[in-house]
Amino acid sequence: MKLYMHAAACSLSPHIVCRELDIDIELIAVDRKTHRTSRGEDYLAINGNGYVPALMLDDGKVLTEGPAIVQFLADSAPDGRRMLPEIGSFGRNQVQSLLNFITSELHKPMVMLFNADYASVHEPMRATVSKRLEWIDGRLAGPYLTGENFTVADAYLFVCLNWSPWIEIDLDRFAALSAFMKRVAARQAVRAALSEEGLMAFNAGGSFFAPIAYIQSAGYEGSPVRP
Ligand SMILES: N[C@@H](CCC(=O)N[C@@H](CS)C(=O)NCC(=O)O)C(=O)O
Repeated sequence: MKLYMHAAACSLSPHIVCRELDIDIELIAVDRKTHRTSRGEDYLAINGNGYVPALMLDDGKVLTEGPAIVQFLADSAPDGRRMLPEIGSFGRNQVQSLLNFITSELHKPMVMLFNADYASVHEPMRATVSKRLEWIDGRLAGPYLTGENFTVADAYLFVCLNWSPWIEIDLDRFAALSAFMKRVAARQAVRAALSEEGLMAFNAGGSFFAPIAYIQSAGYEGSPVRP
């Protein structure tokens, strides 16, 4: 299977799921501006919306939308039940509820906070995102969102929270989420995915990751460290 991606973008979430579940995947980078893939394909012919991620199966079928992709991946893997409970269980509905929360209440507004076209509404948008973060911070009881198991929702949350420093969201205000970031960043499979995407840790605690060029252009001081 092929995973169309940008380094550190939301496509890192299905990438982490693949590494966690030992799913063989070929990463194909997409140029944000030209929509050409690293293999020279026209990405718009693969996903007409132009955004990542997209998963291409070995038979050529394409699945888009991160939350659908991670569920497909977990359902395809022999060991997938530890990241997504079985169909018909309430636990599965809980993970789906979290995926939906993350995609609509965090992912989309956070992506818009990167976009200067929306600058006039960034302030209220940042306040709304902070309110949602406060809610999720207060409900993180176990090491992970639903308890002991690292699920597909945890991988997705980690990826979105990793953008916080770039969009002026101070995650230090949220103790449980800050601890969550460190916990997830310490997982071997997560480190493998970060390293494969060429991401470096740039904060003292080593829990936020970005491409080195991005770190340098933002003027961060210190020595970025490969996970
Ligand atoms: N609804 C989509 C949104 C995906 C999305 O926002 N992707 C961003 C990266 S995080 C992207 O590729 N943006 C570039 C673009 O829109 O052209 C999903 O959940 O998969």
